[in-house]
Amino acid sequence: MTTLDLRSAIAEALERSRNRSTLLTDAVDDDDLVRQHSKLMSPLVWDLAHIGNQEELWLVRDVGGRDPVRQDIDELYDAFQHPRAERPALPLLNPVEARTYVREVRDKVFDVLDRTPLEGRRLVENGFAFGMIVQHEQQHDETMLATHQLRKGAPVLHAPNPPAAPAERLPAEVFVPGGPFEMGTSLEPWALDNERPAHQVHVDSYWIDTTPVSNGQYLAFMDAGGYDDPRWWSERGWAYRNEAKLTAPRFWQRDGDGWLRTRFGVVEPIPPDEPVVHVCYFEAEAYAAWAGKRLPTEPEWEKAARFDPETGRSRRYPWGDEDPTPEHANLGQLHLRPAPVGAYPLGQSPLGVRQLIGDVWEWLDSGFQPYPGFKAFPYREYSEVFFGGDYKMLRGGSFGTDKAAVRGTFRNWDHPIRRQIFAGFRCARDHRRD
Ligand code: AVJ
Ligand code: FE
Repeated sequence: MTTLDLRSAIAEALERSRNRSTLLTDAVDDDDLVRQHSKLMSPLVWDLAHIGNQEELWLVRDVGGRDPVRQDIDELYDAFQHPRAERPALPLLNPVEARTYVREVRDKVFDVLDRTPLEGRRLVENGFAFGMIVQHEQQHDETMLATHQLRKGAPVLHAPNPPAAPAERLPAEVFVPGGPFEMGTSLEPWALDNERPAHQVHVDSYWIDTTPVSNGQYLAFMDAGGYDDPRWWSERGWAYRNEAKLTAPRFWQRDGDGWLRTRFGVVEPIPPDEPVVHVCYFEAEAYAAWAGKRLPTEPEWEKAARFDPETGRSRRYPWGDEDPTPEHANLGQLHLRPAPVGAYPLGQSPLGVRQLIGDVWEWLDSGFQPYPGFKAFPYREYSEVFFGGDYKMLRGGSFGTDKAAVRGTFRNWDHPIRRQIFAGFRCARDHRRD
């Protein structure tokens, strides 16, 4: 890529993320912007100004060496200073001030982008700091989409349905041969610190589901009494099931003998062929045990997503090294729901595993640990402070994730009880010769 191409790719990614933030915050009135829709989430107006503040800190002040735009508000928008539940009580910028602030910061950033050589300092090499800020905004855009899902009231977001699955019979599982593969990356220019460095990992042979678990499959678990049978639940999972009185995925409600769900303000029947979403790790774990399987580990997920058995190489994405297009995966909030299981044949891995990227984040049976040789960059608070905490890994992104914020190596994590995120799962099992 020439510097000119890199600068225009950065400009385009910055515009795409801002268009998304604007759409998500302009869709509701001021009252809905400043209110807290759930204790789990920030007011949308906090996310907006926090996006601007991170951009100011890294791109205006650090990369650009410019004077602060609003140094007085740094503390308000520091996620570590105030837990989400406290944020509505802070003296936040109001909607007009927040919009003005992010615009002012962005104007300066375009000037910084024009004038900064994208080399020399590691922070700007290949446009890294800009890529990091694009990903940060897109991550908050997905968080804001989750806030929209929690919001009560008439629907304000609309999008066309994702493509149907082609009419074909897919094998339920795919065999992945044991042996080493390269996990993580040292080359991907905008990869975040926790994805680095590339390293060899050995994985024993295993089977992995061709597609994420569907609502129909999940309903079979529910109909078999899965929520009431401690045999399928881990000890912690069962305790949480009791404490939270779990009976179905979040946003589902009883309707006679069946179920309905609310999605972005619309009540609808449960689509049996769609990947199940809004389940916590413990529900995923219980389903897998009931099905006689288990959740994949993080190396198993990444090997299924990246390993090319022909060459032994690890790809950037299941389909190859090209950036995602709407033919490969359901990403970028183009559709506000996952596509039916089996969709996106062009996005499948060399071994035939589908929908690893997009649709729903997938819960994995791994905690958040650094790769060997990990170095925090550019700040400890992105990843390092979370290592070893009470988290489970999530991979692959959802329909709410932008293509800039997910790839074969991208690592996400959350507490195992979380259900408001766009997370589902697929199962795996050991390969035993018997
Ligand atoms: C990587 C998605 C867990 O949203 O908490 C946003 C990303 N870090 N601002 C989160 C993040 C700082 C983070 N996750
Ligand atoms: Fe943030």
